[in-house]
Amino acid sequence: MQNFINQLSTVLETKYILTQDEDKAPYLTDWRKRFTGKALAVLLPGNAAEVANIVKLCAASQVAIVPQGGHTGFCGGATPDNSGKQVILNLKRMNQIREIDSANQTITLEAGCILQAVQEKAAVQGFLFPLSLGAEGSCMIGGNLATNAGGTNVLRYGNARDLCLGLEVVTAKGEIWNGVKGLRKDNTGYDLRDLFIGSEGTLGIITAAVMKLYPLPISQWTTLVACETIAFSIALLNLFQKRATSLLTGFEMMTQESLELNEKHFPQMTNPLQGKPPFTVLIELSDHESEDHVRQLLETILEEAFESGLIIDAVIASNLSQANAFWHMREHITLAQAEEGANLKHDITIPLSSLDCFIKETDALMRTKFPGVRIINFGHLGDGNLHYNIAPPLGTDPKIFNEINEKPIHELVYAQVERCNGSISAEHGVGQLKLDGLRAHKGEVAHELMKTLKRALDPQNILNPHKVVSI
Ligand code: FAD
Ligand code: 2HG
Ligand code: ZN
Repeated sequence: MQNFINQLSTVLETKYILTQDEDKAPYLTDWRKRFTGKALAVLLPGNAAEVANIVKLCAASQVAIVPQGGHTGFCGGATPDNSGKQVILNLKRMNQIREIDSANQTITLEAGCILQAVQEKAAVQGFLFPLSLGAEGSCMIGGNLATNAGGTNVLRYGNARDLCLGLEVVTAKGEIWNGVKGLRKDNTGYDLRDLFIGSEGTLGIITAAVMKLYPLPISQWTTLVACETIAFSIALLNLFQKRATSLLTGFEMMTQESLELNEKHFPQMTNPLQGKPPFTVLIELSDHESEDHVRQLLETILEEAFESGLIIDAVIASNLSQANAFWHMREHITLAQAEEGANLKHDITIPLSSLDCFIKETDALMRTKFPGVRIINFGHLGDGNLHYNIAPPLGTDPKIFNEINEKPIHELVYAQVERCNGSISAEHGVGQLKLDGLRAHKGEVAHELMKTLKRALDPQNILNPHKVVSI
């Protein structure tokens, strides 16, 4: 393999070829510390031509490549296997914003741009870049597109796929596909862009993208409301959709058990709502008109919700810092779970019409079959997307509990998801974590079609093998 490393140094400066253990270590374990692998080398290319040359060399030597952005993904997609024969290709040096086109309302940027930096750059020019998620300080646009990330603005602006107009991709042969076009219509045959989005580095390496921008809203109002049942929370969503239509930009749900865990680890994060409501809903309205318009609309809808018994309490954030505190409370649940120790994640979508039934039935089954487990259920209710996470019973060793129960717990949840015609991955992807789950739940025809695509685009199986589908 020394020969291969020597060849790499003909296409990439040696300082960007990391082979020492201490240099590679930061790239080998995912954010959750759920997966750790080994790598022959970590490569840090600076442009698409370098990526293409690396891929050509890897193809000639049959070396598998694991593309990597911020390594914040939840499914182990960016972590290499344990063979020590794969290379990690981290895109972080490719972090240039190439252009903001105000007339076209687009931003063209490289894959290694940090999401938060893109939001900030867009805001300076008076634009909103709406993709927003808890990992935005470290995840990268290439990773967001490769996982088709969701987050908290999907119900108004869509997920990463909906925000993308064009891509530049290095193929498994080491060719550069230039699809860097900011077009809102393009029906020239198969949609290659959509094929690469959500493919988690298994079909090509995304090196640049053209993304949509929107006008920055000038007023935003955030409120927390208390609901006694999930059915009332869904009816409340429908009421907001009807009355506020496109002004509704956030609708998140947190159960009492999720918020208790938050308070345990972050005592400053107390729920301002009275009592301990079973369901706390965070709602955000955004507008391009005056503050008064959206504030009045919010108050009118909340009054209607009180009168019809959908909500039992509400607190409207009186300033930006209180609104941020509401959002922090929501986003800290993931961090509280990480503090608490290993847990089992289920990132699922259910049609809203079946969600009430799903939660009631699955909660009951879970508590009967796995007594004492803590159901940390929260998520993007506006999208029907639950993070139906399971923490081991208090006082049990999470490692031992998960080893014994991981498979049956996943199977219980996924069987319920299938019964409700939902999906076992709403926004986090598949990676290596859900490889078996996808095989079991995607459906045979769909799974075979995915394998056919993988074989066609990566016949040597060198791009992130054994992630998403195994061929
Ligand atoms: P990585 O983790 O580095 O990679 C993810 C996958 O994409 C891997 O398979 C990798 O091989 C592939 N990949 C990376 N870059 C490229 C590229 N340039 N070309 C081809 N393939 C590539 N996700 C959500 O959807 N919604 C949320 O609300 C959300 N909240 C989160 C909150 C926290 C605190 C954390 C830690 C994570 C959260 N995530 C969320 C998950 C994660 O942040 C997203 O999946 C994100 O899109 C991953 O980006 P990344 O740059 O870290 O990708
Ligand atoms: C969120 O919505 C993220 O906060 C993380 O997708 C979900 O921790 C999780 O399971
Ligand atoms: Zn989420």
